[in-house]
Amino acid sequence: MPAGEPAPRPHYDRLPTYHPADVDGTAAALDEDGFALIPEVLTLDEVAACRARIDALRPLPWDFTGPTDHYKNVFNRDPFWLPYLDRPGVVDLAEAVLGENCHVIGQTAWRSHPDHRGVGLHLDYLPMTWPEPGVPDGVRVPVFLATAHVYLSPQPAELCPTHVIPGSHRAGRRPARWETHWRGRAPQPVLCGAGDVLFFRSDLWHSGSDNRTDQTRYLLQVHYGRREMAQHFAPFLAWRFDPAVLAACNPRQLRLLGDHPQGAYD
Ligand SMILES: O=C(O)CCC(=O)C(=O)O
Repeated sequence: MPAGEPAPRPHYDRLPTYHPADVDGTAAALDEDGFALIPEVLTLDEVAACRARIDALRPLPWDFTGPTDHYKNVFNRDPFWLPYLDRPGVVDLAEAVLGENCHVIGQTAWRSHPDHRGVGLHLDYLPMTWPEPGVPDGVRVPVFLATAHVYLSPQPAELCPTHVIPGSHRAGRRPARWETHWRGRAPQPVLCGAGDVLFFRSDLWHSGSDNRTDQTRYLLQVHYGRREMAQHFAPFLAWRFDPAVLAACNPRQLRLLGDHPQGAYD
């Protein structure tokens, strides 16, 4: 490369996408790839409104701020956030793979500033460990927990996109500290638009990445779990639902927050 010329931009394949109404398609992608990318779930007006609301948040003792601001369970601070718990296409997929009585275990708003450094390759929760070479052909491990990343910024390669290794939920183990690939596959950036949603299972190998721009990346995470998986509502023993938030919920949102019909153990 002649001196002074910028390095060529690396080429990344785009990930397949699915229409929000195609729940069979997104559920099949979750089985096969461990994730589904769903474009245009939010309008750009909704994206702008969410970003403004995140800018107005003030940290509670269990939040953290710095290069990355991380505000937990924002649904309990303002009914504004409730419609992002039961977004059509996303909640339908959650119910399809986690059961009709699934619930929300967390909802976190992020701002990743220009000095943000992404978390390395990891998985969030491994429901079952398998010996090498991983989950045997023909065996289907159910999804226990899953996360929806609602991107509130466009995601070019430079603005700290999430990376995923397609199929790595079948590794049946966590990545070792030194591992950067699985079965020869490198983590692939999730390049997409603001308003798009990445829905992924908890055992998928994924990572954050560094912010290499002078902009802030905005993200809303909604974590869903089977009814039997614990909700992670800080400050835990001192948790109280805001009555104004509960009063504003529709029946599906109430169930997602834990208002279940009576079952075993209740
Ligand atoms: O910044 C990101 O997109 C990655 C977030 C992540 O890996 C996680 O919350 O587990």
